[in-house]
Amino acid sequence: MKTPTTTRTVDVNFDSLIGNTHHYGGLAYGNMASMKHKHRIANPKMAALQGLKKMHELMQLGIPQAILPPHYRPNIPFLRDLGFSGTNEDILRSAYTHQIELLSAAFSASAMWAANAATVSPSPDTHDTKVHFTPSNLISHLHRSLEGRFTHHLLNTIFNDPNSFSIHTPLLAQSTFSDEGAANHSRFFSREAPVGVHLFVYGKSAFNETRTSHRFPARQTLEASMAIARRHGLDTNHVIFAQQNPVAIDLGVFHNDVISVNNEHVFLYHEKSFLNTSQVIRQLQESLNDTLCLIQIADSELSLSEAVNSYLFNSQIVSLPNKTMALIAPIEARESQYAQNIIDRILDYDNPIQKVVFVDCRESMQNGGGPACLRLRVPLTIDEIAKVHPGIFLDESKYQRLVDWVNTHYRDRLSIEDLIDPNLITETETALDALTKILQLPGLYLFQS
Ligand code: SUG
Repeated sequence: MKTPTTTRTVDVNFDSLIGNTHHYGGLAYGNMASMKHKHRIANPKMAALQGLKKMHELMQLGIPQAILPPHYRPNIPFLRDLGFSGTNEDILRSAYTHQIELLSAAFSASAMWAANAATVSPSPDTHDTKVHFTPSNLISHLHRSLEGRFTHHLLNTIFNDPNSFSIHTPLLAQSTFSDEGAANHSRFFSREAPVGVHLFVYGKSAFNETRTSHRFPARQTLEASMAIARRHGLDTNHVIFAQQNPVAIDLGVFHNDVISVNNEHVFLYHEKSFLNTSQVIRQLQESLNDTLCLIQIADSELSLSEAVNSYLFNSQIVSLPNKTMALIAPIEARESQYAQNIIDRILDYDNPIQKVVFVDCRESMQNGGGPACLRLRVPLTIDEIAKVHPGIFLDESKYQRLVDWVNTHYRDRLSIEDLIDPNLITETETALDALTKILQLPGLYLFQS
């Protein structure tokens, strides 16, 4: 059993480095941006540089920033398992001809959206005072269901101290337990109430009859959220389960982080986020002894559709060293007059958010992933930070090395037809081999053994 010297945590943002096979597969039904950009030409180099620039901006604000390396793609064993055979080139060609969706899934760089990688419970909130991680099974979409196994391996490699970290396996890959990770989970706390209050947001339930979406699928189940709260040993008095508004899902709100965002005791949310928003707010208020700072956005100020277009709620809210907070917003929010008006109001109004930083992650946004999707928040104590694999923390020199690495190894144009080019496999392996040297993670990938 570890003996913590302090239970105060700081949020370390783990952003995924965007993989070199980033493309627009149109694979995520119910995600408007993914559907709209299907088979457009992508720019993986720009995508990765945009992601790195966002990490750099946060680092410059004084926020600890870490990197999750990309998953190896294409996933050839997945294609072989589906009956494609021969050389790698044969397999890619044959998948292209027979079912292009399978080829695209095998190449998807969707692990870039780290908010879906896992659900994290920090040590002050868990029964054994360890940090608990459940990698998401992401079974609602084929391409995403291929992520969980490597995420599990990655988390075990990075958080490799069983006295401090407990890495669970993903939940059973069955529709009852459909789990999309931290994108549907928010942890609230305040100085007056330092133990976290956990809001788990689900879209449907396997066992309870609930109102559900009609047009687009709900992704997270209540049963998955409940299992995670149990596994992580959270105090049931500090856990709230709330249902997403099915109307919002049908308008493209596929994860809760598309319609609300919190940091500490500050909650920015749309009035139509939940099936019963006022009840959720009341429960949160009670659990946090009325210390919540609520920023409710009315439908008349920003409709659900405009919330999806602007991705305002997919901003990150971060705590700055001077004890104020900053909103890290996508540039698309600046391009929407409605969202911009709200940001102006937030900055004027009495709350801890005193600064806005706009970030350009357009390549990811066109697949439905804004600033908050690109990061996994991991609250850690100083002692726990010292136990994390040191090679993954970003500093100025690592940033420069990673920018050079992307410029050396990534293409600036990738179409769906380009996926049959076997050179892409060699490029991936050369790039990932070099990356594991930069991040000091030798042998991370199977192809290296
Ligand atoms: O699961 N898009 C992702 C976007 C995930 C955003 N994450 C959060 N909201 N936290 C998804 O819908 C599109 C892939 C493609 O079409 O090529 C995609 O998977």
